[in-house]
Amino acid sequence: MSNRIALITGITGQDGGHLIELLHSKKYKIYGIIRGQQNPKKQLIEKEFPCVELIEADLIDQSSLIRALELSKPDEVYNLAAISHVGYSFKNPELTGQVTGLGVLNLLEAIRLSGRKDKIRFYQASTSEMFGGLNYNRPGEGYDENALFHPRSPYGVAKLYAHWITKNYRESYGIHASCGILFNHEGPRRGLEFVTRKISNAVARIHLGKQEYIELGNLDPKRDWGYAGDYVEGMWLMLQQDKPDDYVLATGETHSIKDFLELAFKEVGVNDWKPYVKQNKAFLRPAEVDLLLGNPAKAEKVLGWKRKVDFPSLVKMMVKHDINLESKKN
Ligand code: NAP
Ligand code: G4F
Repeated sequence: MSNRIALITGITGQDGGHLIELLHSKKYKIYGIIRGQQNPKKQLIEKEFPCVELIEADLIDQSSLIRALELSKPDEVYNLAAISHVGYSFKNPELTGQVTGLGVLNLLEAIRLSGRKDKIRFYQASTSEMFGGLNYNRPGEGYDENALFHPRSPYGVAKLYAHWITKNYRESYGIHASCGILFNHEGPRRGLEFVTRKISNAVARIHLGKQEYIELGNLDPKRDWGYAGDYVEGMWLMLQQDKPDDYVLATGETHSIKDFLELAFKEVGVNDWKPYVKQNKAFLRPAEVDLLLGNPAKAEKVLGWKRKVDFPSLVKMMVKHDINLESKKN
């Protein structure tokens, strides 16, 4: 039985929910940081996950992070907190830099000065957005840990800073800090602002007669989409290694948003999705990441990690979940 203690930032997000389930099954004591003085998600977490102890803190307030570390005395810190929506980051680039970039420095410094830096293992949620969509040194191949970075959004740039400052703290201060370079991962817990969940929810609502059509931006980009439940397993495995390192987690397949639409609408018996989709320029981005395809060979070999849920099963799972959810609402 484990008596390990984990502190999770970003516990109210998609990955936070999956990570709680995984660590709870492994008998961890789990602390999570929650921001804001009236965060509506606090009650949701308390209800769904009574095993979690919440601590008020914010990534841009270092004193609150010092307090969170003092209260929880963690063996493992999972930094999932971020402004994570790429489109939003173009509208709030400075805030994105402060939270998603400098916030990670705040947390690493709090760990370094905690007096427990050699006891804590740290996970940083790095992202395929750091690559930017063209495999510049090896076109046509999947991105691995050695591919060149070329971020295409304020979010991607902030994450690249966070990635390098994490590596820097590993090299400079010997902190057991690992970066998971994760490609898109989705599921029923995904926020409605992201394209997969926006589609699965709209398909469910259209099927139930609650909505007529869905408005989207660019339908051509391709993503390497996996299931979030599989990916938190990889995060945990990274922190169980003797040596900290960086790993790509991906499926090795890529699909367009049109592919996602096709499978999602087929799930409710609609063979032609086009009449139900309208383009809205508001969802276009100043710069787009056209193609993401990852190469998870290192994680498969070193961590023994492998995704379990394939793309059609992921789409089916999300649409089914949203039909169930929407049919319970008025
Ligand atoms: P998410 O659902 O958007 O969750 C983001 C979390 O960050 C939320 O809990 C949010 O809290 C918290 N947060 C935002 N600003 C904060 C601040 N100033 N202080 C403390 N917490 C703050 O993200 P996700 O999909 O679970 O992803 C988890 C992490 O992995 C993120 O860092 C994301 O950038 C990264 N990532 C995600 C993917 C993916 O495909 N999902 C791929 C690669 C990397 P509130 O609920 O209070 O807003
Ligand atoms: O679902 P998205 O917003 O995800 P995006 O931009 O790939 O970012 C996600 O994955 C990253 C990993 O690669 C994470 F780091 C990041 O935190 C986040 O979780 O958009 C996917 C694609 C984009 O090309 C976007 O332009 O879908 C396109 N899209 C088309 N219409 C749309 C829409 N995206 C959104 N969110 N909403 C639309 O209406």
